[in-house]
Amino acid sequence: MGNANLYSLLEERFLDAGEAIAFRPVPGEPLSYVGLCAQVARYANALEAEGVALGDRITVQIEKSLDNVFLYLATLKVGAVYQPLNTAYTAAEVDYFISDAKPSLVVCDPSRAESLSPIAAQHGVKAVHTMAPSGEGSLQDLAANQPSDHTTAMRASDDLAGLLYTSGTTGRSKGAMITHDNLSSNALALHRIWHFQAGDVLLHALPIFHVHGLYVALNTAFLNKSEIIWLQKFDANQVLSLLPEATVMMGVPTFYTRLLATAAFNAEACRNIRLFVSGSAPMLAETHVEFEGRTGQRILERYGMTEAGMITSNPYDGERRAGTVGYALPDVSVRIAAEDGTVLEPGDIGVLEAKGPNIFSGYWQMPEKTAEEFRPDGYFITGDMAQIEPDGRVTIVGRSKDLIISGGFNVYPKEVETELDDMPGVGESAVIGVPHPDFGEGVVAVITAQDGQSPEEADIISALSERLAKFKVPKRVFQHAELPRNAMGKVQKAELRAKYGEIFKA
Ligand code: MCA
Ligand code: AMP
Repeated sequence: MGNANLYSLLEERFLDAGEAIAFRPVPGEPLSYVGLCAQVARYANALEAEGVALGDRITVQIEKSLDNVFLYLATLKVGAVYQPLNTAYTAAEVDYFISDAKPSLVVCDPSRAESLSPIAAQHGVKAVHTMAPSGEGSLQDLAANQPSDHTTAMRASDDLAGLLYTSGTTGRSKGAMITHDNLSSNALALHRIWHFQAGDVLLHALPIFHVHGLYVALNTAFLNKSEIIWLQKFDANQVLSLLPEATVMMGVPTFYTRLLATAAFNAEACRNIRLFVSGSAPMLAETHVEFEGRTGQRILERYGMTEAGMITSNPYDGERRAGTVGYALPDVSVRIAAEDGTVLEPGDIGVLEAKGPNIFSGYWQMPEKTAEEFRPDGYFITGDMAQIEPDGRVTIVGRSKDLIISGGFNVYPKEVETELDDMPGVGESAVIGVPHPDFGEGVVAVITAQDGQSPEEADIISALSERLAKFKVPKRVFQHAELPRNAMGKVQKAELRAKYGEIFKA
């Protein structure tokens, strides 16, 4: 039996690519695929020297860098489980992830070591390392002194490769257990259906702590032995200047609306691009139209989820229809069902369910939650409301889960409401998402005062920023005498969304 370790599949391609450029960081020196292999092997040896064993979790909260990539690949290589965290998360948020994942190693930026070390110690983590060239606990230093060869650990297809937390609608975040087969099947399918080809150059401006930038973008480019233009973050002007050197770009809708807001963005700037991909949040049909008008290119929109990787994609060759997310990936099945699980007919609106090699194996140490999210015949309940045409084309029409997606980052209102309700002076709260010209949806809170107090909006925002990642913090807070409720006592969020629907309009 072969080795199902994703790294073993990637390594074959890397060795084949040889001296070809893997990464071209801007700014920075290019790195070849041979060089990448050597760095990954050094990191793998460093992890093993630290006692990391098969199946151990490695929690990582570091800024985007090539060393971050080496660590991701080395984690796969040694058969451990990669747990990336958004760099915007506060120490209070990270505390929960560490307590739940129980990693054997935490890797963070030096600036976070002081706040994370006591948290890690409290949860019995053996070691905290920093992603720094030198200094106490430097992982880079440890790796630099390791040999550049390493034998990839044997893994079965259902062994875990990643543990990615996704906020729950109720209670705490859940760790989605992602297997080697989930990742390799999805990457191979995308590589094929998006027609990756020799000479492709990927412009990479996404963060790499989520599925989009980490798995979708990197794994497909790796399979293709592509050169990757590596940007620290998305900056519209920088992307604009580098677009002529790339053939493929992937982004969230905010990337594309920001490019459209740049006067110099036109067909000439995109002359060498053969594929723009959008996902992680719905792209407005008008953005698709404006983009095509300006560049002559149609963005290919696809749809996915942390728990499922990519589920559907508009066709590469066929019609890329604005407002739809295309067809199920090869080997993936989708259907529409009612709340009670009754499978509905083409054209009916209901919850989208999906099944296939891309679907995660469950929530970390939450068998009941896992059971709730799957049908008995193995379909995963996505929580997205959709419609499927007779030919299989899927349109996402809404969400049954109470979720806001801001600039491609998910915000669960419940989590923000819990923090608000705990604040002195706040009676109760309702958190909603309303149209935002830059982030797609903007987070807004409505609160009632407690005991005649009248907390200031700025104070609430600043207090929340101490506890929650910046992208979750409401951009506006409004005070009401009471929250609108229906006869059952349920807060009428639709009414609040209608009332505040225009506040971010330019
Ligand atoms: C930054 N801020 C945000 C966001 N990002 N607020 C709301 N939503 C956001 N997404 C805050 C900053 O902290 C700052 O606050 C203020 O907004 C303005 O920051 P700005 O400089 O404009 O932001 P930026 O640094 O340019 O970031 C915007 C961004 C970034 C480039 C759109 O959010 C981004 O890279 N998003 C990509 C998310 C992503 O990769 N998602 C994939 C999930 P202040 O001024 O107060 O300090 S994977 C997934 O969903 C599935 C699997 C899928 O289908 O792909
Ligand atoms: P995440 O939990 O970060 O993986 O976010 C997954 C969610 O993002 C999905 O359940 C959808 O609600 C949303 N999503 C991703 N891609 C699209 C898309 N192209 N159109 C609409 N929603 C999307």
